[in-house]
Amino acid sequence: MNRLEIEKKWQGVWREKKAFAAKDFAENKFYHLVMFPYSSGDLHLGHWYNFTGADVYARYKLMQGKNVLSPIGFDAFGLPAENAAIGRGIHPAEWTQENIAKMTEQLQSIGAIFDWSRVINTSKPEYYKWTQWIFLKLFEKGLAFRKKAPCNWCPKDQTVLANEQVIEGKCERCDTPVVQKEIEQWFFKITDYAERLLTNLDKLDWPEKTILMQKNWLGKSEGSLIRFRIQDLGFKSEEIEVFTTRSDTLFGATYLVLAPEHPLIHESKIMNHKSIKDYINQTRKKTELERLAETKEKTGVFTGIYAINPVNKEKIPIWISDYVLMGYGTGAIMAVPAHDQRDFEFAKKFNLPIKQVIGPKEKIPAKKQTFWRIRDWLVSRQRYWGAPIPIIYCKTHGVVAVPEKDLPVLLPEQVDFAPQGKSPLASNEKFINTNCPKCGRKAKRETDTLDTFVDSSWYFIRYLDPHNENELAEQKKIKYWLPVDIYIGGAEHSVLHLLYARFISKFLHDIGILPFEEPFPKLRHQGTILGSDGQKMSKSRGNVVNPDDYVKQYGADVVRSYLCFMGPYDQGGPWNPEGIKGIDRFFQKVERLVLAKGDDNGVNLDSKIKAISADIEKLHFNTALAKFMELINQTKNTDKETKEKIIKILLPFAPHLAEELWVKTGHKTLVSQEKWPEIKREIKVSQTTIVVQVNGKLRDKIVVSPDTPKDKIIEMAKTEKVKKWLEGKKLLKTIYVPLRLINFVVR
Ligand code: ANZ
Repeated sequence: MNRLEIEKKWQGVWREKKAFAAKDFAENKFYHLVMFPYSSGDLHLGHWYNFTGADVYARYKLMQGKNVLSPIGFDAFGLPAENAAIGRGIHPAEWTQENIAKMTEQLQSIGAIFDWSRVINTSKPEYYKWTQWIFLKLFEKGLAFRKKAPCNWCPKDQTVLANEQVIEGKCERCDTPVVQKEIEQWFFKITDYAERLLTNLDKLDWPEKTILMQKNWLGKSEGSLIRFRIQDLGFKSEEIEVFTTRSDTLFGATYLVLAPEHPLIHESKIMNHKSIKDYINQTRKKTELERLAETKEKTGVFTGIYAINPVNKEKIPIWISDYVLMGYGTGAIMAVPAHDQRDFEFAKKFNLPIKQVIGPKEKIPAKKQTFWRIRDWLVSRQRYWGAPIPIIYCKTHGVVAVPEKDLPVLLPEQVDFAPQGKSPLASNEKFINTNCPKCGRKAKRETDTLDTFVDSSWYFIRYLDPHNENELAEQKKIKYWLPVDIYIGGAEHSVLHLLYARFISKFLHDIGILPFEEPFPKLRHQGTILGSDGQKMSKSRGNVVNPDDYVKQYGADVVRSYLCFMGPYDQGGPWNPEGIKGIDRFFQKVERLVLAKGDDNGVNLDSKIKAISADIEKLHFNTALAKFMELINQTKNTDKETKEKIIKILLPFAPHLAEELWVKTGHKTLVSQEKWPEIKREIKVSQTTIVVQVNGKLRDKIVVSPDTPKDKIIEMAKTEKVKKWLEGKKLLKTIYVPLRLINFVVR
């Protein structure tokens, strides 16, 4: 059989028949979501791995009789499109469109059950209109706000980056060291949701590591605020407040440390000292991560001023050091070198006293306080290829929201892309000049665009109703489909996307759009596929595998199954092309077995089918396939019924081949839409017979599964036979002996 030919054929048939279009409001919904790809222009092996495993599961659910929604779309805004515009002189919209066309073809070659009628593209006005609408709602509630803030600034990309986009002090995209810069920025007040984001984590069926990462990112810290009186008059204020989680170590506090940005320093005459001024200027160049690095040698300056330890009245010096951050706690600490490593290193370096005393907590004059590590989400970007922030600045009315009826604020096509430290949108006069929605006088538009993580924080809602012009999605559809039944995607999104989507969902819940708080109760990550050398794939190592080459050589079914077979889905592993031929040979064996004449009906597949089903349910595709291979190896000659079962088990892994074998064995339907093989013995065990009596006389029997609710069983007991005895009578009582007997007492 020519695999490539059959694959093209079946992909065409599925598309034409709209075989996998999910039906709104049918019974047994199953919202199966995979993280949508960024429109980079190439589907790499990691995508294939993600989508293949996810599709095996989706197809299995479909065959189990679920109404499966498995949508796909494109996260289409973002920097690379704009950099392509600068580097190659192609418009970001055009670059994105070309990439999407190419990726659509690649995605179709997988043979997945994506519902193509629901494709979304976050860079289209019909989508970003609603991203802007969410911004407006947040603004209305005071949760989107502007403030001047020190920001991570990438000098190469000329844009601000969120903390999460700075990896080891460098821009996550271009590896350029990030510097600090103060500018007016838009933020979302995710900190207001910190407590709920934390406590709800306990309800989620998520990988433990991901939950832990979110917990650390939120970073709840419960401690005390302690005030130290300042002895000298060099400071304006008389007290310094510190945040500590170890108030029991107060007796051992031998000095205080202020962050270089601490306002007390800047308001006081100690700023006149050159050494202090120099130290503060040096700090400005450092990122937070550099300041916190444990390996870094401690630096600092003495202020010349002292404070009084409130418990033992000792006079202790006040220092300035960059290991204390202004954005956390109060920006001031009491240093306890005997119990804290950083304080210890600092004390050693500057010869400060180290005192080992721990006292009782109760005696401390302290105020309880909770601090969080998470900061508000910085959402404005001084770049072009994003959703314009729907805000207008008026001389009289200040910051004014664009009225909802004027959405979307369209991204203008003509702009100057060269990075210039402000948004390219500022170069389009027609775009910036507008009128104030309140007074109609001349006003200017905001020129920043939204972080693309805002786009992806709600995309799973849009799939439900991608063409709706009046709302995010119809309420009825939201109530029917959501929350998502399983979400599958990479662990690299553990904090960013997954935290933002949870936050936005909670907000949409609060304004009455979503009837739940958690969008993804069940989450699974696929592992990483490494190069054959066991290393992460990268162009520089030369170990990148292009899935298209293998698809052209062996066909998608083989690549799908090989990816499944490589190792546990949540672990991934190195790509070893040797083994791929084995899968090809295995399929040939299945073909021969199914197409050969056979009559043995003694083959009992039940226990194998049960084990394979259990493995797929747990996303253990490798062991499921291994068991399937065993089964094929043990089977030499089969009758029609067994062949049907074999084709059905083959389907999730090799859907094209399975369809082909299905028609070749005389069927007219699509096997994709057939039911997963039933396990006969299982059904017997899990069904119970209930006796139905009317006035104590046996009138019928019903068979139910033990988990059927009582009401349903009573309803089922009113069979045609039983009804005859109930007609025209008054039902006085229904006696129900759980899973044994029902007696209708009538008169
Ligand atoms: C005295 C002490 C003694 C501390 C000890 C720790 C151990 P978490 O748990 O991460 O919240 N701290 C407070 N504010 C800080 C800031 N702005 N920059 C840097 N460090 C700061 O950490 C709280 C602890 O971190 C606080 O408790 C404080 O040091 C330090 F044996 O106070 B501790």
